[in-house]
Amino acid sequence: MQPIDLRSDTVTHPTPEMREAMARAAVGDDVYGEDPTVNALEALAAEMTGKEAGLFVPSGTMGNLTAVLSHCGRGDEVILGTQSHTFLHEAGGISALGGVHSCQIPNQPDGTLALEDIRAAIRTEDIHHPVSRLLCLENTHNDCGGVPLSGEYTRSAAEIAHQHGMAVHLDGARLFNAATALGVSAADLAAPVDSVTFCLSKGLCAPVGSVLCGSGAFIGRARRIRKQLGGGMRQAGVLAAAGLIALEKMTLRLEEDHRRARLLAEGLQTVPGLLLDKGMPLTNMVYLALSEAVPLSAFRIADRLREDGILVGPRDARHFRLVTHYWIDDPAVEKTVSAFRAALS
Ligand code: TLP
Repeated sequence: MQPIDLRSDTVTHPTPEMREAMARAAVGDDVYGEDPTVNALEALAAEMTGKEAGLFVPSGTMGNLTAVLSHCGRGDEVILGTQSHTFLHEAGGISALGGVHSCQIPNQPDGTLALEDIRAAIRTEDIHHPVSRLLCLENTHNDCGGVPLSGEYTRSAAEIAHQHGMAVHLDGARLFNAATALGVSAADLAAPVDSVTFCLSKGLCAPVGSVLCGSGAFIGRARRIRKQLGGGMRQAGVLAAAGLIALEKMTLRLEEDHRRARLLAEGLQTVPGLLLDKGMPLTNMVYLALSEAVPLSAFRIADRLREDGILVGPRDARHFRLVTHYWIDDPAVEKTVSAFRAALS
């Protein structure tokens, strides 16, 4: 029996339709620009994000890294959030591999960076300072609870950056979740920024890949950086075929995952000892805290749930993150609530 895997939406397997399309995919050498399926995916991704061009990359991490290195030179500075994925979870790649300096400012609980904090972080012209080159935002914001950032906020933040000659990159790993939650298009949310990445391999169920989108000139630079990073792929159409289905079909069903996240949160908040850590979910993430009365650690509880075939992600000894996705149905939600109740009783 497959476990109920709520650790992340990265655990999603490709759908049967994706596997069939992968087997049938027309392929070519993508480093020569000759893979028709990759080319179709990049064109569709660009169209759906409202940008001129797209670049298929193996992961969200490589998409963000490629973007930062395409915008910044060594010693340039990127302004990003203390809770951002690029700062916390990408192994310091922007500084290790690009020599890019980071200026971290606090994320607000709604995932945004306060506009006055952005203004204050932009360097003045002074030979002692690095050059403020790039502002990075994240939508949905993972560590702030999977919250969506509005297009209006993104426009205000981008305006400040642009006024100072800076570019703006959006880590939109779950951009289509944000668009679904806000009832707008992904292109609306990405309109104010210069570049955006989104992941095919999370809630959209493709096995591998993300797409970086931006202007034609920017993607031209990014294509060279991807090659430097070893991310130039050959017959990648096999992967892009799943990505096309991800974009055409899976983007249309994300509200189901959001509904189940709310259902899960509603159920779990009735379990004595469990608290909703970041409020009622707005997309597909449920963050939980253990109340002081619970003597067990989150790790111990996760071990107990594993015995029932339920996988959850402890963040530390007192907190969990649970993520809904295509392979989590209503009975799985009910079973998870009952298993938490039993583990905590
Ligand atoms: N996030 C993963 C972990 O790395 C934490 C997860 O389980 O949520 N941006 C954001 C906002 C992300 O959440 C992730 C993955 C990435 C970028 C990186 O994507 P991949 O894993 O494809 O490199």
